[in-house]
Amino acid sequence: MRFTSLFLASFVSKAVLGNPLLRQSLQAKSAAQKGSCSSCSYEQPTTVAPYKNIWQGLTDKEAVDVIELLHSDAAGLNLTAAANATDWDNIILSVELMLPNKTDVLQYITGNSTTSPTRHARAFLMFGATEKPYVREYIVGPLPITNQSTVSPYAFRTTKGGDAKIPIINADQTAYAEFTANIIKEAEDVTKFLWNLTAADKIQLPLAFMAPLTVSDNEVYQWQSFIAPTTSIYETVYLMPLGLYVRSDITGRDPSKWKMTGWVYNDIFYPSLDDLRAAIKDPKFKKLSGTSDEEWARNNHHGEPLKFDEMPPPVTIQQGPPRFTVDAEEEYVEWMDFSFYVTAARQNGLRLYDVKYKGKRILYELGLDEAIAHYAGIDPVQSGTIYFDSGSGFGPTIVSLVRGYDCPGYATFLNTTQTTKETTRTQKDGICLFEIDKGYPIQRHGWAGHTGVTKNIALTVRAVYTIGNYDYMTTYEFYLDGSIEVSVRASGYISSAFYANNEDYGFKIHDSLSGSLHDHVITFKADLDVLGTENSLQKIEIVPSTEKYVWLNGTRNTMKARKSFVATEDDGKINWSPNGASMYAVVNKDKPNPYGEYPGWRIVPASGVAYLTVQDSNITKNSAHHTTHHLYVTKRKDSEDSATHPYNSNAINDPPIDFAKYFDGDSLDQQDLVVWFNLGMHHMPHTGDLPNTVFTTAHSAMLIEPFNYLTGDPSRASKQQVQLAISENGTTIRTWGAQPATCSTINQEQVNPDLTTYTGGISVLKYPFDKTSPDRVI
Ligand SMILES: *[C@@H]1O[C@H](CO)[C@@H](O)[C@H](O)[C@H]1NC(C)=O
Ligand SMILES: *[C@@H]1O[C@H](CO)[C@@H](O)[C@H](O)[C@H]1NC(C)=O
Ligand SMILES: *[C@@H]1O[C@H](CO)[C@@H](O)[C@H](O)[C@H]1NC(C)=O
Ligand SMILES: *[C@@H]1O[C@H](CO)[C@@H](O)[C@H](O)[C@H]1NC(C)=O
Ligand SMILES: *[C@@H]1O[C@H](CO)[C@@H](O)[C@H](O)[C@H]1NC(C)=O
Ligand SMILES: *[C@@H]1O[C@H](CO)[C@@H](O)[C@H](O)[C@H]1NC(C)=O
Ligand SMILES: *[C@@H]1O[C@H](CO)[C@@H](O)[C@H](O)[C@H]1NC(C)=O
Ligand SMILES: *[C@@H]1O[C@H](CO)[C@@H](O)[C@H](O)[C@H]1NC(C)=O
Ligand SMILES: *[C@@H]1O[C@H](CO)[C@@H](O)[C@H](O)[C@H]1NC(C)=O
Ligand SMILES: *[C@@H]1O[C@H](CO)[C@@H](O)[C@H](O)[C@H]1NC(C)=O
Ligand SMILES: [Cu+2]
Repeated sequence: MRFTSLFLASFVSKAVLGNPLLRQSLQAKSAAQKGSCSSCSYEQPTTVAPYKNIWQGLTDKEAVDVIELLHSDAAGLNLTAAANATDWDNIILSVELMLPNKTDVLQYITGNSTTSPTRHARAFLMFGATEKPYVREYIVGPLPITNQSTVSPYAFRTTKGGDAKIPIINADQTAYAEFTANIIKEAEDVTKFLWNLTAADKIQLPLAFMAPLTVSDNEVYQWQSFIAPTTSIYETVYLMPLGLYVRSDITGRDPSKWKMTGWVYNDIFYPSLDDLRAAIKDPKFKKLSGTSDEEWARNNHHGEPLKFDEMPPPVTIQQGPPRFTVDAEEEYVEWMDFSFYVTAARQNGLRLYDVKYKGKRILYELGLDEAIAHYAGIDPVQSGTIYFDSGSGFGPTIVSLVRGYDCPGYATFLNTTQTTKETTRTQKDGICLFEIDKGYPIQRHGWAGHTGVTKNIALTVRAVYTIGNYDYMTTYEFYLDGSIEVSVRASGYISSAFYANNEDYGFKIHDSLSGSLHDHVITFKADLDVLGTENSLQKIEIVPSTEKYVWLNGTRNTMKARKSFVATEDDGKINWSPNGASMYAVVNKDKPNPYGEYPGWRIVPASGVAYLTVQDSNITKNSAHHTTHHLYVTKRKDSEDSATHPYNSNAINDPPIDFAKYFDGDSLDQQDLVVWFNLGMHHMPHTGDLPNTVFTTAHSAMLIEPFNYLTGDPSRASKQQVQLAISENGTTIRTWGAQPATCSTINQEQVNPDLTTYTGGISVLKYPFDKTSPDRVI
């Protein structure tokens, strides 16, 4: 459940842009161990990015100037400062970097052009001062803002063309809040009868769910669910449905015309409140149990003590300085044979750009595009619910990571900054980077008195997004064999249903509660470049077959590898085969390896994945065509930058980006390819989801691994391996120069990080901008 309004996120990021000069030198500054051995504390070794981070968000100055230009008379937009605005004003919803076209970026990073792509800002404006409110996207630039800079509508990255105004059918959030408060008042006799609860008890009727908002024949109606009061500090609201639902017709902008049009209780529809009143007076009326905020619903500590659990658990520590280098200003990272740029975009959150392996780009871009959760249920609210989590922008939902819990105490952190409305918010420690021993070796083999075994050390990049009820953890892991794992875990509260009549849509998981069945589909964009941008999609099917052989009379039942290429986008919508029988890799046919095979990178599920079970969903219509398959491959175009659009859910019939339109038959033969893959889970909550879903099971992951790309396994090069030989003379140990830790004391900072330094975030108002105190925190 998201209780914020549909299109207005409450806060947002801008990463600080550093030195604008192109930096060609790639020199690790000092990777030497610093700090004294007695404290065993080490500084993060630094490096200098080969060029500036062109994907990094707006600087403070850029954000201020863009907002000022939008408000200027010259722009002619008639905007009201968001802090003063009503639903009947025009406002800025968000301002962020307009990501540059890859075509322009490649000219620069491959050295064809010495100037970096011109920077522009992307602004979403809400026009509320009209009978038919709409959101419109603008491009503002060039940056820095001068008297040459302009503000223009931008629909280039939509599938609609034109000026792509996005109609907003529920603009009147303030009026809905009043309307809802009146419903609660009017229905007090009913709620008192059913549960002895009234407005005075803080019975809840949350507003503006993302989806139970139906538009047909120009009618807009919304279902809302009565929810028991929250009586603790915990966010138990997600577990307190009471089983009474009300529908309102909220068509048009005149609140005096809005009306209640139906009620549902115990799977019976009542056309009016009076019908429901009449029903409850009937002695035969079946009153169902209510619910209340109690211990079982609270994510605090409860339960029987666990043996030895009070004792300190094992913890991973850094034995020396971090073995990776960071240019913190440019958010550029080098680890072993990998290097990449990091950004935290307002729209799409943590993203990696120009990921190189052994000096060659393998991914232009890797990041999250959308996370949907599609529910089902006997009641109109769960049945009508789909969350499009990109709707509020992923960037603003990034949380400050908790040292020693979300990431090891020794991790390196980056801040993220986003601008929502006219306020810039910096999330301290929004991204963490750390090396970790995965707890199992990457390789081993034992033979005749010998054993060889290699540690599995990985570099992790992580961010957590808390979006309403759920906390999504996204992790990018780099391994010594060259593979990259992309994983998502979900924790937090489930969005649940009232138990009555819901057996086919969930388990009964508490006295009055059903764990509401839903699908999570989490879409990532992976723009792979294998030895250049011209690549093909290789498919290897493992098929049963019956074969004849020269050395055999008769036939043998066996299996074969059937190799082919996916020729066009017509075959670019792909589901993983049953039994994992098909493999897909992005390869370069023009650059065969020494053995004549095509070098590539394979995409393979590393943990359960899912696409949307619902077919032709009535509540997504054309807005979620990126959820219908496991993966998609398209020819990359500057105009097809994202699988979805932040305002897709506002116009599901004719959304700004209809992903299905990306499939127009383009060749996939030696073209620049983009893989869009879905992680996800079919979530059938059970009693173990109370009070919160846990990361162990709510987990989905994909591997991107070198596939005939190198001539062997690169992890052989790691010094972190040992060879043991046993003989009658004892055991001999062979190593390859791995140094022992020089510091033997345990650094308490790493083991028990100081959590008193944990802060949420810092918000700074950018309009009106107070130049005398530019960092005034609000
Ligand atoms: C908000 O409204 C007040 C009162 O009308 C006005 O003084 C103030 O300048 C307005 N703020 C902005 C940012 O426009
Ligand atoms: C400008 O917006 C205000 C509401 O903020 C509205 O009352 C006014 O009519 C608008 N002016 C024009 C010229 O559209
Ligand atoms: C991307 O390229 C298109 C087509 O050339 C152009 O219209 C658009 O403005 C470019 N976008 C940006 C952000 O540079
Ligand atoms: C760079 O320029 C060369 C020569 O004009 C051209 O062949 C190549 O495609 C260009 N590279 C990119 C990334 O545009
Ligand atoms: C734009 O700014 C430049 C430099 O600040 C100035 O010389 C020029 O006159 C300005 N042009 C206009 C049309 O205001
Ligand atoms: C109903 O609630 C009120 C307080 O909110 C309480 O005083 C009263 O005893 C309750 N009635 C019943 C029947 O539980
Ligand atoms: C993050 O913000 C904190 C607090 O403002 C600051 O001390 C720290 O240096 C920042 N970190 C980076 C990597 O910029
Ligand atoms: C197949 O059977 C024939 C007849 O028994 C025999 O002559 C021949 O050598 C066999 N072929 C092989 C490959 O074993
Ligand atoms: C649901 O969608 C289907 C088409 O996929 C349509 O036939 C049906 O009428 C829709 N239901 C409603 C209530 O609009
Ligand atoms: C064990 O040591 C003896 C004496 O040094 C030597 O002759 C023999 O080869 C050694 N055996 C192995 C397996 O190394
Ligand atoms: Cu779930």
